Amino acid sequence: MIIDSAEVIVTSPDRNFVTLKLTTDDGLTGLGDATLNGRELAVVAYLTEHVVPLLLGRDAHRIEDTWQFLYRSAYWRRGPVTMAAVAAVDTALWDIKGKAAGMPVYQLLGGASRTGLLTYGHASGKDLPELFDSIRAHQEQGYRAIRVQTGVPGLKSIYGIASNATYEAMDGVRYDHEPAQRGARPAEEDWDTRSYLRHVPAVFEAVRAEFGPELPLLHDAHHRLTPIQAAQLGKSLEPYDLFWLEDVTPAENQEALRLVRQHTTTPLAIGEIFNTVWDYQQIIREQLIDYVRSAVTHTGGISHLKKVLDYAAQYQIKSGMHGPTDISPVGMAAAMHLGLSIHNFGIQEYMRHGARTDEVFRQSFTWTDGYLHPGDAPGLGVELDPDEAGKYPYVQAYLPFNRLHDGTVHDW
Ligand code: EZ4
Ligand code: CO
Repeated sequence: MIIDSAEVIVTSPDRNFVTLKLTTDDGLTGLGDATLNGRELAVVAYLTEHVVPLLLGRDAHRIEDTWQFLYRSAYWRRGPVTMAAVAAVDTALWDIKGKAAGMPVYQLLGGASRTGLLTYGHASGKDLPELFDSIRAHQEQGYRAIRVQTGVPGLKSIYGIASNATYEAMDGVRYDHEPAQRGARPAEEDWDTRSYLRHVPAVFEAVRAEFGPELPLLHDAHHRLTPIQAAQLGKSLEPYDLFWLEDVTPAENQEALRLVRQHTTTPLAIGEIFNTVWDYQQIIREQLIDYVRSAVTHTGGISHLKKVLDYAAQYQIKSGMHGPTDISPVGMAAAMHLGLSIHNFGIQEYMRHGARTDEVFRQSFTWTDGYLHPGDAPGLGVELDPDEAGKYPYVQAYLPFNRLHDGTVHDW
């Protein structure tokens, strides 16, 4: 089972996706997601120029050896571009191994630890009536856990607010539900931490009053707060019993979470922009978080994220894998196989892709009553239709950025 060809496929059905396709000499194919939102072509170049030539002729069975070879032989380790490329190779090799064995990948990872994966969706609204409509629309779709983001008075446009807040309105035009916008320049958004900190607890009070105490609610602070501001927010949200509060501080400084943790019992989730176990080392060992947010796509693939999650399990920390629409159906399938097999699964973010994306990537997963299952097709259970993919060439797109009222660039 020798790797015979490696192809990097860029397609932009509803948004840009980068996919690595490996083919073996006995005709088996494997897919890996290498999408890095807003920086897609950097991973394309890394794969095409530096990784593909090294893969040809390798034994496709040797997943761990290939991972270690790509990670260590580069000398320049870690970072989102490198680790997305390594992830794509790793995921594609698991797909091939599953097909060779005639088994879904989750069976190779130890078999199912549960019957399905609890998911959460993204409700949002610029004000409370719009938010309530969005929450109801998500519940009608089957979601049993819901992330809540709202507009803040005085701020024109902020992270996480869909311009079409209900599923009915979104069908077919899902692209604008995600923050990366097509165009030659990133969109500018505005930010004011004090207004945000004043407004958010009142929103959660209203949501609890309307929807009751049972519904699991999540919130994403998207790296914008200082440690003491994060502590304040965690404390002020305690009465509303959040499932988690996500990315409260910029992720680079792991120590910041110590201060936050000392002040609040609101569960913390972090890590969607982390890319190796080293980014988690201190916060897992010191039990500063409750959920690991990494995606398979951005954390070195199934092999490496499984190691992170096994480490986390020792500290009763669970998975909460990143699952926005910039994770391709291939990356989502990888998350599902991993999530189904590990013991310490927590919840899976799931936004649903648009119809065009689902035609490019043919998938065998199910989503029933708010629970995902990867299905039982051999491998990952996703195939890419080259004709459909070819209809949608790459379109430049950027994530937005923030400025404060005085013009200072702030974390987005
Ligand atoms: O901003 O995926 O929790 N989800 C998020 C996402 C991220 C985008 C960045 O590409 O924070 O919406
Ligand atoms: Co997030």
